[in-house]
Formats: sequence, structure tokens, C-alpha cells
Amino acid sequence: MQKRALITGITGQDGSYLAEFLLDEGYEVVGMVRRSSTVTFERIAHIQDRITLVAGDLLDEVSLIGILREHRPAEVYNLAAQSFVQTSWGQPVLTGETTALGVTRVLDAIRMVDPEIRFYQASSSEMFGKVREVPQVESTPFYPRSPYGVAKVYGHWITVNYRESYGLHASSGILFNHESPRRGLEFVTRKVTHGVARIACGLDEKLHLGNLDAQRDWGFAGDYVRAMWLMLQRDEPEDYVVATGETHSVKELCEVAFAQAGLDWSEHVVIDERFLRPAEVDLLVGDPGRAQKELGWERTVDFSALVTMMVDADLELVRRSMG
Ligand code: NAP
Ligand code: F7E
Repeated sequence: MQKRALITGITGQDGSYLAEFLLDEGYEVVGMVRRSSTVTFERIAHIQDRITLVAGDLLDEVSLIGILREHRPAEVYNLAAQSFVQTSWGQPVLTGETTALGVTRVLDAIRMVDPEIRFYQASSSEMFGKVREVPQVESTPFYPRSPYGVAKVYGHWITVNYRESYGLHASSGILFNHESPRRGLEFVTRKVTHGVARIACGLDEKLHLGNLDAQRDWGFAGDYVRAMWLMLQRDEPEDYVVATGETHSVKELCEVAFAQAGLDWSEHVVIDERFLRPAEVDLLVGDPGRAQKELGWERTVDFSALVTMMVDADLELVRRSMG
């Protein structure tokens, strides 16, 4: 029988890759979208005729219960969130309502409608924040450094709690930064690759950035959605770190991205205080050992291939927009 999966956050970067992946696996895909005055389906336009979109919001539990009752998915992937760290200082309550309490609303809806549903929670390396050990593993203590990170810690523990309290098949993927040509323009990788493309095409001269010393473990989003699915295929629910095991600074990101377009980053990058954060996460690097051993998961794209892929895609995008 064809399996049905519900994805919250299907219009986001990960939602679009996961929907493609599940369609290829033969799933019927239901995607939850929130009401908006403009259409936000850019990332899923190419598969829109193969998926079912339903209206709902993480802020509204009644909508979640209604969707589960009507569509009866076997698996729920909770990818929806206010996901931009910088915004979480300006909108801490909204971030908490969506990224933290939103998880409880989905879990509670599952508990009430069908506790057999398998559940994936999009946890984050931002939970490690001011890191207590290097590299970070599943048992590394959390020390979040932003309202976003704090909200994700809540989402993580409520997932563990519903698993232990009600026996739900609920797993949490502690995913480190993952990027792609579909990444939102405000995140640093895409900001840099899109900025490089605009400079290479003569549309801009400078790129304004914040802390160039921050280090991240950057992987490819297309690889990471496979890990989400693998977690829900296990007999027992469990939490997994998904990462590359390598870390690179924002400065290195700039070097590689500008060089890909034949440019010298130091001639174009300007440090701008507006992009510094009240509290920074200086260094993240994950150990994906458990995911490799138990899920058989491996990444296929390394850092330089990822940056090259993103610069090339943005060069094409900017050139096309210029006609
Ligand atoms: P994204 O591109 O920002 O997508 C977020 C999605 O959430 C969008 O579809 C958005 O809808 C939806 N959303 C926001 N508020 C909502 C609400 N109140 N109700 C329903 N939907 C709502 O994020 P992403 O990069 O794909 O990340 C997916 C998930 O993984 C997020 O939970 C994120 O926090 C987490 N995560 C991401 C990374 C990463 O490096 N990408 C790493 C670890 C964890 P609209 O299109 O309408 O805005
Ligand atoms: O910042 C530094 C910034 O916004 C990365 C989200 O998907 O991954 C993401 O969170 C680093 C930070 O991602 C600029 O200070 C310097 O140290 O791309 P980012 P993030 O904060 O790591 C985690 C795992 C998630 O879960 C989140 O949802 O880059 N940085 N200059 C800058 N960052 C931005 N955005 N803009 C700059 O100009």
C-alpha cells in the first residue's frame, strides 16, 4: 500500500528536498502551508501537481488535528519553524510559539488522532551553542545562545518526553547547518553566493557581512533529508546527529565562493555591525558516527563542491534575471 507522509514547512528549503525524496520513494506527499497574501510555493512549483497542499499553522492546534484526521499520514515530518537565528532576538515570543510550542501542538495532535504515526522533529546544532565538547555528539550537553536555540532545545526535549510518556515513535534529528541553491537569501552561505553572483555580474560592488570568524559544519540539504527518512524507518525511535565532521569559517566560505567567480573576497567584503549577534555560536562541528553506523547514512557533497554548486546556481539565476 502507498505510504502517506505529512510535511510541515514544505515550502522551505528542506521541505522541498524531502518532498522530492519521498515522491521518489513512492510516497503520497501531503504538505502543510500557512495562509499568506502572496504565494510562497517557489521551491515546490516543479512538483506541485504531484503533492497535496493543505492549509494549517503551527500556531493553531485545531488546524493540525483537522489535517491528521482528514489525511491520516503514516509519517509526520515537522520541519516548520521560525528558523532564522538573527530574527529570534527581534521576535523571541513568536519564535517560542512556533519553534518550541509548535512542536507540542503537533505531538499532541498525533497523540489524540493516531499515536501510531511516526514523527520526525527538526532539531538543530544551535542547541549546542557555546559548545561543551568538540566534536558534538548526541550526548553533548546543550547550551543554546539565541532565543531560536532555546526554542529548539524545548522542541527536542518535548519530542523525547512524548516518546517516553506515550510511547510515540518520535525521533529527533540534530542537524548541523545544511545549505543548497534553495537556501533562504538571509543565511550566510546563500547571502555570500548570491552576493558573489551580483558582484560578478556588475550589479553590486560590496558585500556586507558580520562575524567572519564563526565556524560551521556545512553540508548539502539534499543529503540531510535522506537521514530524516532513514530515522523513521528504524524499528526503534532514536535521536541522531547529522553532520559532515568538518568545520569551516565564514572567511573560508568567502574565499572559496569569490574564487569560484574569479574574484578576490578581500576587495569586496565589508564588515558591518548590523550583522553581528548579541551572543554568537563560535564553533560547531558534529560527529555523525551514530547516523553512519545505525542508519547507514553518508554525505555525498563536500564543502567545496557545495559552495561551487551554490555559486554556479546563483550566477545562472542572476544572469537570467538580467535577460
Ligand atoms: P526554512 O527554509 O526557513 O523553512 C521554514 C518553513 O517553516 C517554511 O515552509 C515556512 O513557511 C514554515 N513555517 C514558518 N512558520 C510557520 C508556522 N507558524 N506554521 C506553519 N509553517 C510555518 O527552514 P529550513 O532550512 O528548510 O529548515 C527546516 C527545519 O529544520 C526548521 O525547523 C529549521 O529550524 C530546522 N533546521 C534547519 C537547519 C538548516 O541548516 N537548514 C539545521 C538544523 C535545523 P513559509 O514559506 O510560509 O514561510
Ligand atoms: O549564520 C555568521 C553568523 O545565519 C552562520 C539556521 O538554518 O543553521 C542556521 O543557523 C554564521 C553565524 O546560520 C553574517 O554570525 C557572518 O555565526 O547562516 P547563518 P546559523 O545561525 O548557523 C542552524 C543549524 C539552524 O538550525 C538555523 O535554523 O555566519 N555570519 N556574517 C552571518 N550570518 C548571516 N546570516 N548574515 C551575515 O551577514
